Amino acid sequence: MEQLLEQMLQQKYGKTLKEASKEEVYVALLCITKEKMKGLKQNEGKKKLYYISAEFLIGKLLSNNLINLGLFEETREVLKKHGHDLTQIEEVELEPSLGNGGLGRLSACFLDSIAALGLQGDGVGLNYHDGLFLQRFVDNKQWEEKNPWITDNSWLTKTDCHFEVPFKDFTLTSTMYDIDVPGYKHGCNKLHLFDIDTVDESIIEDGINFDKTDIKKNLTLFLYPDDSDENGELLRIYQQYFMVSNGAQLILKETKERGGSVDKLHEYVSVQINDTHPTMVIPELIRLLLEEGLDMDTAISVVTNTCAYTNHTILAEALEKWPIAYLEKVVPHLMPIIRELDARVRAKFDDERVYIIDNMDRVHMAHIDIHYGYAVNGVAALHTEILKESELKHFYDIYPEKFNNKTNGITFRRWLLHCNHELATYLQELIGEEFIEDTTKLETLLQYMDNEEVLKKLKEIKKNGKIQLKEYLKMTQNITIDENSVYDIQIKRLHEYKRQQMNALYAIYKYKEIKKGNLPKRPITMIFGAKAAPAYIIAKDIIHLILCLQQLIENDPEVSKHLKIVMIENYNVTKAEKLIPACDISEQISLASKEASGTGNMKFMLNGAITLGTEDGANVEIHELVGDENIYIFGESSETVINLYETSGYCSKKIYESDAMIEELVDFIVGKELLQIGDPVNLGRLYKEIVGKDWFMTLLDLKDYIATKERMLNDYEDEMGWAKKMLVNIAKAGFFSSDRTIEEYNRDIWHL
Ligand code: 26Q
Repeated sequence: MEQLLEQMLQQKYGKTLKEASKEEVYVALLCITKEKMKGLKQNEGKKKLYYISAEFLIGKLLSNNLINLGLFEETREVLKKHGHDLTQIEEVELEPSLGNGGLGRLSACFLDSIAALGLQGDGVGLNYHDGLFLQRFVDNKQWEEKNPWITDNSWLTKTDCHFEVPFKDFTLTSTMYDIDVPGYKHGCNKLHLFDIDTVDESIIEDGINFDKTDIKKNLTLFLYPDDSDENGELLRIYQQYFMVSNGAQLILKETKERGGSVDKLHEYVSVQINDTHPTMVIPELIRLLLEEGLDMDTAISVVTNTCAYTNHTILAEALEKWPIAYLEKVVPHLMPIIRELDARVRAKFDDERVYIIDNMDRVHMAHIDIHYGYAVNGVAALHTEILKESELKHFYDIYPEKFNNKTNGITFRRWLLHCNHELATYLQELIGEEFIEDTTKLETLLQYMDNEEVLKKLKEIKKNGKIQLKEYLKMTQNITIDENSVYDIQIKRLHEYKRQQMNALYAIYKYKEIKKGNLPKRPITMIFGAKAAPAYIIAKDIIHLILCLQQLIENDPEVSKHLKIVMIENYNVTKAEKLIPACDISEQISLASKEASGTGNMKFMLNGAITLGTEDGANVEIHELVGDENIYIFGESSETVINLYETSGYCSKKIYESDAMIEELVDFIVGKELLQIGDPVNLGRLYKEIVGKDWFMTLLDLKDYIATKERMLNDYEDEMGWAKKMLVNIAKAGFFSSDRTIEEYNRDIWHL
């Protein structure tokens, strides 16, 4: 590596490694790594997987790729020798934020694992020129800015692969860009990102506004934030069809090139549909197979045996239903096929809840996936059970064999080896390297459960992680935190069901306690990181509340000695990598039944944080693995919650009025202290929402939450007791490797 770097820097800039700037070293490393990946053997086989997803939240790639190529340690050392620091070099790389959150990050972890397992599987998505908006805080409110990430030197490689994509009024020619996905130690796959050559960044006005109607200029300009205004919906359909039409054409082309025949497509290809966003691949493949000369029955049967669907949410509002009128405007050539698919369903089933087209002329995308795919999976055990028993019950009744669970996972290459080098190195010294390729081997750690030296070392590594975060926050936001405080962290998209507002109510509780003289044994640092969808008003009000609390406490010397709130600006993958190793308390407090899985919970656990959570999503499985001693569970069960929804049995106002403490905490949102700082419109609206509606039942669980967190903070003072919990969490995290998840997908669904 040393020689390669010197050569590359000489050739590009006429400089030595010692003389080169961070930027120059970064570019040299990028070029060397890209070159190395060109030489890797592509994974092969008769059958190929296409993982189609509107989002691939891949994060920065330099370290990730170096790790997978086996060059990470060596590169670190070489750079160090010449006065550079890999962590600093990484700062140069812009993060491709091509996803909103969990779903997008999951597809990135999956690509890494598919390659690591030597399976032949590529990602298919869109080359958004601007990733998820950049978040700034101005006057304690979120402000959005565009987030371009493509520079002259990037991981993208332009290919000469082009397809014609027909829309109602025009046809667009695509260009395919590839990003190499090297497998850990062997093999390589690709992420194909489709684009058009006519995208025009200059149509972006202030912030992230642009003319939504000029498709030739805006098609791949932006990744959609997870809600959108109405006139954006047509653009969303344009994007989705562009993605899947390219994907479908690529699939047929490559299948033929491999010598496969398209009338047996299912023997050569599996298509995984990541949530409903790529659902139009089903009618598009059928359309293309008809053009190839197949009859309708055969085309439908072949496609049904090729496509499989993953569901990531049970929030009804997130299930896509496109009005026929919209589809007619954008892709009228798909409508006859969609109508045929619906007609076949109607002929077979006498239950309008399973129809594709409803009586309001809307097309239910998930219904297409379930009828015309061969597998349907949820992303955690509880989630899949809820799909089978309530959300998708009518489908489970007719196709029980299609339903299966695939509990999510995370790639340990990024979420341990890369982000927590010190822990990874120590674990290798202690239990050997085997756990890197067989993560269940982490369980051998359990033999050290009562070994004081090991426990002390784990605490020390955590402390170092906390110091590194402190330095990073000083540098990036000019905020000082205390590494001797307990770090309590909630980082995830802002959504009412994730209940950041409940955590904020805890902050109010603690503030009041401190004012009363009930001081915590140790200072508490409450860290939040969250972006709110630009049109999601209440989510933005919650951000406003947190930022106002941050300011209130900061300016109150009596309280600030004991409590600090930090809202991380522009939370993204890169920041997650700094926050996760530093965390003591992992906040996973969604309303039970609402978080399909969560994956941050797994990342925290692997890095020795202890979960404070509800019995929701994958928390349930974490609980089972680590046992009652090593997790803090609170709140009502999913059964109770589902029952409350069914019977309309929840009334937040009743709780508010009958409990003086809760009333006091909620009233604080519109009390004089906060009104001096914040905007009465935002705070007032949030107050009203919580008292009058509280759709995600914050007040239901608030008291149990506060009590459990207090107990947890108390237990934190037992140093060795806490370190033991850390050890058990790390030891049991092996199950959550995305390698395990992908092995299960392959075993049960893809059969590659
Ligand atoms: C829908 C319509 C228009 C525009 C955007 C969208 C949209 C975009 C993103 C809808 C949903 C999403 C993202 C969903 C998501 O991230 N779900 C999460 O998936 C994770 C991986 O399975 C789970 O761990 C989380 O529990 C789940 O919330």
